[in-house]
Amino acid sequence: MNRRKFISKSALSSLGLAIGTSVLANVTRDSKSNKRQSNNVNYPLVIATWNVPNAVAKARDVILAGAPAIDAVEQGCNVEEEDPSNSSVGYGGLPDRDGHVSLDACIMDDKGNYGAVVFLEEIVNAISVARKVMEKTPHVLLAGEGAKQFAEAQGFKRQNLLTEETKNAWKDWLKKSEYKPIINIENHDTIGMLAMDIRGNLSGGCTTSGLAYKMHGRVGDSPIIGSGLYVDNEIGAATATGVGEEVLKTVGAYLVVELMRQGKTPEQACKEAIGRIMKKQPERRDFQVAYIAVNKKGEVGAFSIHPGFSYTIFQQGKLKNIKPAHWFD
Ligand code: SD4
Repeated sequence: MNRRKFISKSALSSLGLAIGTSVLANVTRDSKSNKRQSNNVNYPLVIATWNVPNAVAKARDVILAGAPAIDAVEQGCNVEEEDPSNSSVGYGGLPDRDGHVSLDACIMDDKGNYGAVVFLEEIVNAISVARKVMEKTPHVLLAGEGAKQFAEAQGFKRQNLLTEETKNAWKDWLKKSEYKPIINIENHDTIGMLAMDIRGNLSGGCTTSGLAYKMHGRVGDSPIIGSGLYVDNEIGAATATGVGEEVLKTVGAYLVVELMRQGKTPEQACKEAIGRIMKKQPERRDFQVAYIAVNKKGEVGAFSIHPGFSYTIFQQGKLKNIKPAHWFD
């Protein structure tokens, strides 16, 4: 071996050693519980749109047990999907203007794999179907009837997603039949969740029944890669909530991650992505969009158009709800 080859080989092996050591140093076992834990102060972490302590607590428990971030995200999102009191997600989600509940969801892991369902009816756990699309099919996105057939073939049970409350709310809405996204009112509660596990790996998920009283067949940003959600395990992850049409037009979540790649903090990146929406229509004040983001160091940030948005976070052993800065006062 000549000298140059030897030097580069030994440099590579010490680099490998350094990476291996840093991963090992980051994950040790708690002496009391013997559970694996991270030694980094910023992670493990879970962050989700809106005030969803139960969902984040579930994801926290999964992640603290040493499971990968993708499991935490899926099981955390399942909590809101199954909760009939959340009228923007899963069972008990508000229907479209014809009275049908249709769900959109996607999931993305640390290896850049992605799976999604759009316009899925009669299945509660849309995010879990999205995960099956990712893991069990050669595709990334299934829609409508095909998505439902696939879900049933995977063992998911069909059920009516409309509750008495949402049926009555829809009947009330029919009296005026006025479609108008209302800022921060019941039609915004989509759960977008990002998690970093004890190994520092990132995953994300987003699940929603979409905008209340939408047109039948309408699909929003939440299940679309790069709009409602994007994860790049080298850089960070971002997810969105609010009027999906505005997020789709600016490819919001991908934009936030790319801005972090350019050196912006998560909050600066979210603010700039909101700015891209607002600069094209500075006079419009009648809709809400919010982004949350995390970078590879486990730093988090968020930004919304209007006040009223909050996110829930588990980090450094604490679960909190935080109101980020916004474009308008
Ligand atoms: C959508 N972005 O379908 C979703 C709605 C939402 O809280 O975020 N609701 O456009």
